[in-house]
Amino acid sequence: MPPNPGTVAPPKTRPRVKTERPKLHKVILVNDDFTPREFVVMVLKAEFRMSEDEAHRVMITAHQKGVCVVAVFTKDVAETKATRATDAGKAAGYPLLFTTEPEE
Ligand code: TYC
Repeated sequence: MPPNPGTVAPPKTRPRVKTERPKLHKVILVNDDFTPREFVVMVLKAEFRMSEDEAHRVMITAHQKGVCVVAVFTKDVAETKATRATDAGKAAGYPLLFTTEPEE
């Protein structure tokens, strides 16, 4: 006779529910010596929906420190936004660069 006739033993381990979120990716603005400040601000506002003040702060941080994290997104969104923002500079003849990297 089994220990509990007619019953099913509970599983010894709980099923591991996979709840890991996809890793977020940073969009990083890289400074250069040629792109006008106002142009950088305009791109930040257009592509990242920033206010004038926010965009100005991010631009100045990149200008002074070399780089600034703009925002974090899922990988696809980060890459699309970085490409679109970089292309906006390219289309206007500027070397403006946005890169992406995974968050730790
Ligand atoms: N350094 C540029 C200038 O002095 C402005 C600038 C800021 C360019 C940030 C790119 O990511 C950048 N005109």
